[in-house]
Amino acid sequence: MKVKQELEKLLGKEIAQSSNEEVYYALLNLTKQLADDRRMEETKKKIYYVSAEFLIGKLLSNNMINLGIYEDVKKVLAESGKTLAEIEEIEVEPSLGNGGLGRLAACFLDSIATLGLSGAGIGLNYHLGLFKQVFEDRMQKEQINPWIKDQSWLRKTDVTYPVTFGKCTVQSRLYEIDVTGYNNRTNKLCLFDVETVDESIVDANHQFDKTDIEKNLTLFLYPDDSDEDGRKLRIYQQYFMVSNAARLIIDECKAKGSKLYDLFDYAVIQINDTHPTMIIPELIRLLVAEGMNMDAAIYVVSKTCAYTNHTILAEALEKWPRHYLAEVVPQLVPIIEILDDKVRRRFSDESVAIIDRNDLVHMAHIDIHYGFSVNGVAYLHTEILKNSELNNFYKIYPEKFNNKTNGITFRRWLLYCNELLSDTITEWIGDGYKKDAMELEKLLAFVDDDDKLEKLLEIKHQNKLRAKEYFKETQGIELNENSIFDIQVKRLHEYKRQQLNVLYVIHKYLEIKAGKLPTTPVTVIFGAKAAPAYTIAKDIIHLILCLQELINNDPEVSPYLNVVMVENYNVTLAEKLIPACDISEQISLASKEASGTGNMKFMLNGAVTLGTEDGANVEIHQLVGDDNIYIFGESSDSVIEHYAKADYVSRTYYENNPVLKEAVDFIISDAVIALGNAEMLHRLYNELLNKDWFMTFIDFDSYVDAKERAYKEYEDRKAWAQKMMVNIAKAGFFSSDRTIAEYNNDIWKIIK
Ligand code: GPK
Repeated sequence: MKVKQELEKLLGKEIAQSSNEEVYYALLNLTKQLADDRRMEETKKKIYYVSAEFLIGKLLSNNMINLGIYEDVKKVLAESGKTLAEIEEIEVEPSLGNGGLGRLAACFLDSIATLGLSGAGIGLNYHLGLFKQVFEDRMQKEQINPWIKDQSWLRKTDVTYPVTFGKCTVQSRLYEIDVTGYNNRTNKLCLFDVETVDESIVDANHQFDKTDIEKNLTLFLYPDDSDEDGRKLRIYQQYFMVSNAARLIIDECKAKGSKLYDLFDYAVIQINDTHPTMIIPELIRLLVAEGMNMDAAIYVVSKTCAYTNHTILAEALEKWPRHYLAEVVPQLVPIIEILDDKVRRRFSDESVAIIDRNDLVHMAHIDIHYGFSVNGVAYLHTEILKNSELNNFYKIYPEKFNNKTNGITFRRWLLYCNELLSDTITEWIGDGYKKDAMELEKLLAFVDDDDKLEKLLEIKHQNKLRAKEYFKETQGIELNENSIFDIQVKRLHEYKRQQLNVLYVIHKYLEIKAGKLPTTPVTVIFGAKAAPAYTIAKDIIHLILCLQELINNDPEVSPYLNVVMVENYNVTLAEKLIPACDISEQISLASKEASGTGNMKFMLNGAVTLGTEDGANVEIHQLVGDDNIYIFGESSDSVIEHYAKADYVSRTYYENNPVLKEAVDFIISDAVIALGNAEMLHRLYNELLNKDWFMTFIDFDSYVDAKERAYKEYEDRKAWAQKMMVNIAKAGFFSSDRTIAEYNNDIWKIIK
């Protein structure tokens, strides 16, 4: 294809004469056409990945890579005096996801298409999605984030269904976004919406009438659930998502010849976390409405649905009061009662019931009893599910439980975000690794090759410069490219322990003030959104922003230590930060991070992990060996034991450890209070001293030791580059192509 001609045909003029915006839309349309050309026939069986979130990121470059025109386009643009980077600035990142679960869904769609599997994602088309984070007075403020433009990747379809709730019926509309596989087929992401949705009901304080379902249904991802109307709105959204999904699936299967008794030969539904759980009773309801008897419908649905668990945090496992469901989706309640009744007849164990004694409906329990597969997302996580969290279920259904260690798409997280590195790897080992990521192991041959090690360091430096320029331009942030980039980017949550990293920063600051100067300067970088109602998480952000102000403006300290919190961390920023990273902070309290996927992205881009034996860190550790990772902290077994015995008392650590005490006390020192909000800082201080539910203090000493060791070893540049090389070489296992191949072999069984 002659990219230049095609583009200029769409533009109606020369590229050089066109604005960046015109070029962007021309590329958007060209890419859409090419994606459409790669549509392939559906196979008999198809995978439907149903998820409340799809954190897909900008799509232009990703699609151009997958369609094989990326290099040509770059060249053609350069000839016309333009760069792809400036064209990409026009694209708005879709606001359809929140964190790791949503990004995983996006990586999975890429790999499903890349492996040539017939599949679709199904979710909602949130108009405002997740909020945009801004910092004001060193605090997080949320702004609405409208992202849908007149022309976008969304394609309106003719598909529409009436969806009935207790109090009203709404008419849905299906929108689609093409999902391109790398040199392979094009699948779809199906996003349902309502035409009555009305962004203008949101006032200046982001308040809106939570009961006006016709107008608010697809406005926000995870609307505030701190009151009853908010929680019900979440149920409205979930039911709207799954009712549409169920109907689309049934229609597609019928069109392919299914008699519905054989639905499982035509469809497999992967339920991503508990948000889509109601698809089980909804499908049963629809099959019964088609004339199937209840037992047959339950049998068919149970052979069609599979469930993925993403957390052991109890508060994240949804439980809805039965009367909420009775109000929002009365048609499902009798079915859920039958499902519960059947469980209660078979098992006397109250803990596996669906509707508990307090009339709470346990969504995960529906998935486990009435799905054929239950998977965790990393080896350790699945073991914890089997042996403790879901042990009562594991005893009943050992055959349902399986592990699928998460993965990431290397198209976005290496080929696109780190071209310097991927081009260099291609030079060294050929481009076979682009299709078979395990070929990265060929890099192990170069761990003693001085020139190649030197080259890795040079690439890292270039990526730091690129990040420096980007954050200077977009956020006015100054990054020192000659410092260690020590990065923790992920959602803000106490279990992820950004507060532990902060305590280290304070400790380092105090050391520098006392005259103990580090050899290599360090920049500790944070990026994180806190859920709007999560008070302590917002207090932690506030503390980081206060420290940033204090430290970066202190001429005694700033040559050695800088703290930076980037605003509105999202996929686009991740693509800039990850390639520039030296130290990847993965410091969750062991047992609490189901997997993590940032850890994989950092490793692939040559960062060394500083982490606990948690989630997929365990597998990273095993792959790279002790010398190429910094592991610290309590084991998950020991943490689980502390919880069981309820014997962790944070104040004891504080009182017995003067270094820790000094750092903790600094949170409410005059220096910090002068810059911040005394109430917030005191609240955080008190929380740590009196509760510290995620045991920050227990790992403080070992964290400081591990971090000091990492900083020290960074100084031996060659030894460090060797660690980088090993990390990149061993990252192949974490390709989502591998994960999806496993899902397909063990759960979906789709034949190409
Ligand atoms: C887990 F339960 C949840 C959730 O509601 N949102 C979310 O992003 C994450 N997750 C886990 O916290 C990560 O450990 C994991 O890698 C990711 O899901 C994907 O499995």
